[in-house]
Amino acid sequence: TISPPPHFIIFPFMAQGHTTPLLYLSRILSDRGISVTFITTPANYSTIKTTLNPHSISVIKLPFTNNITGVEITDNLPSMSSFVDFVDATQQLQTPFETLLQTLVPQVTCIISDGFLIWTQDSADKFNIPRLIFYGTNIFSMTMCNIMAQFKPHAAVGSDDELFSVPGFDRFKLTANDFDPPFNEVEMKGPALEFLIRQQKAMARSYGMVVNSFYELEPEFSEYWNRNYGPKAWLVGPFCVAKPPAPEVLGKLADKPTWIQWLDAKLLVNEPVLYVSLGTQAEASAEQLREVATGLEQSNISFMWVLKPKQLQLIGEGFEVRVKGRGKVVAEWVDQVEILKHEIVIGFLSHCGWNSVLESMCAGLPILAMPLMAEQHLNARMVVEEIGMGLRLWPNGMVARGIVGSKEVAKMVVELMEGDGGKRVRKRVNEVREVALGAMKVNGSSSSTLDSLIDHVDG
Ligand code: BUP
Repeated sequence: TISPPPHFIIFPFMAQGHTTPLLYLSRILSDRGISVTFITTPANYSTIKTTLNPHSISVIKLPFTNNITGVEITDNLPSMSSFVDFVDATQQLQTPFETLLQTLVPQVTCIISDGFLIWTQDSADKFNIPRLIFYGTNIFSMTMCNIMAQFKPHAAVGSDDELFSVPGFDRFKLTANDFDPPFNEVEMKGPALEFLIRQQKAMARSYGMVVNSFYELEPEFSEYWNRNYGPKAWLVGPFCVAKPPAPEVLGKLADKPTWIQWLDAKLLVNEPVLYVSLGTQAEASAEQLREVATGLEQSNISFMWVLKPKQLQLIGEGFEVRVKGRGKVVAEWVDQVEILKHEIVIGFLSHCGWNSVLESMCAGLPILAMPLMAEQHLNARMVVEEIGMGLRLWPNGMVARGIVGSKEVAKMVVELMEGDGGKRVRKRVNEVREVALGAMKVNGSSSSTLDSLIDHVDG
């Protein structure tokens, strides 16, 4: 008899930056003939179903009421402050998830679930199914967090923005400000620590970790991780390479979204555009948003800024009028990858969410880094200091927290778009782009690692 193909269940965390890369990974697996079942919740169901339908990936929704707000979330967390409560609320999905594990045909070979869905490890253990964890970040930042917890190199410095050497990586210097709690604390404590311990316990029982990155990007760190920590990291990205072009972008001019039409018009008059987005989760202060706005206004560079309606309110409507023609403000959801790929877009002012960094890299766009929270500060260090595909917004290149003034924003925007620094990082990002795309091709590092991972879990 011919054995059925492996069957992977993919279960993302309900935040854009966590779900999007797993949608891409589903396609990559499905294209290899693997049966894929994607798990979601009612509010996200129809969008995900439409996205995955053409790939014959089955999408299943589990009932979910968000105990915090009383209603289910749509594509985002209600707010970062209720994060741990929200994570706990996902536990109500456990029973229906386990029923599903028992009934799905063909039998489930492997579970890929988000690191925040801690309880999925219990489900995996119960039915003896290997579980791969997905964290949505790179191995560099995960390694740095573990090193902080293990060696506490920041205990020896006088302040949170004083540099210290990273044990094991002497050439590399960080500050406590590059980390969020509990990693920036010398005496780790509180809910952030408890949450971390719960995750690490589940992690220790997992089969491995799928990482949206590629070996050539961080060889030292992935080897260090596999030697000293664990579970084993399988670097199988960048996943965004699997994103099909949006039909509306390929379509007739009239069908294109207004922001693509605007970019097309900029292309006609050859006015290079800076794309600005500070991501989906982080909340920059009103003061910081205004400084960015004033900086963009003063820079005289063409730009497109995608933000939340609430943020637009904070900046004030006069801004849109003042920059009219040169700058476009978009207060709705866009197809970011399509914008980054647009010929006239030549730079990205980014909060350095890891998906945005990879998408920028794959589009060959240099970044002006403006990290705000989570591991974004570490990502920014990677972008600027390790990879060399970006410039940093802060004056001395080191300060990770605090407000960046409009003058600095204007100066660095011009540097990225027109200066020598910009030329240098643009050249570098195009080299890295080739390696990134190569990793995903047949026999490329990520593609081979994925083959081997499938063999392992299917064995
Ligand atoms: Br905003 C926006 N359209 O309008 P990150 C974002 N995205 O496609 P995050 C859109 O969301 P964390 C929009 O391309 C990327 O894939 C974007 O993920 C897409 O940042 C994703 O960049 C955002 O990883 O935070 O979600 O703000 O650091 O937690 O990953």
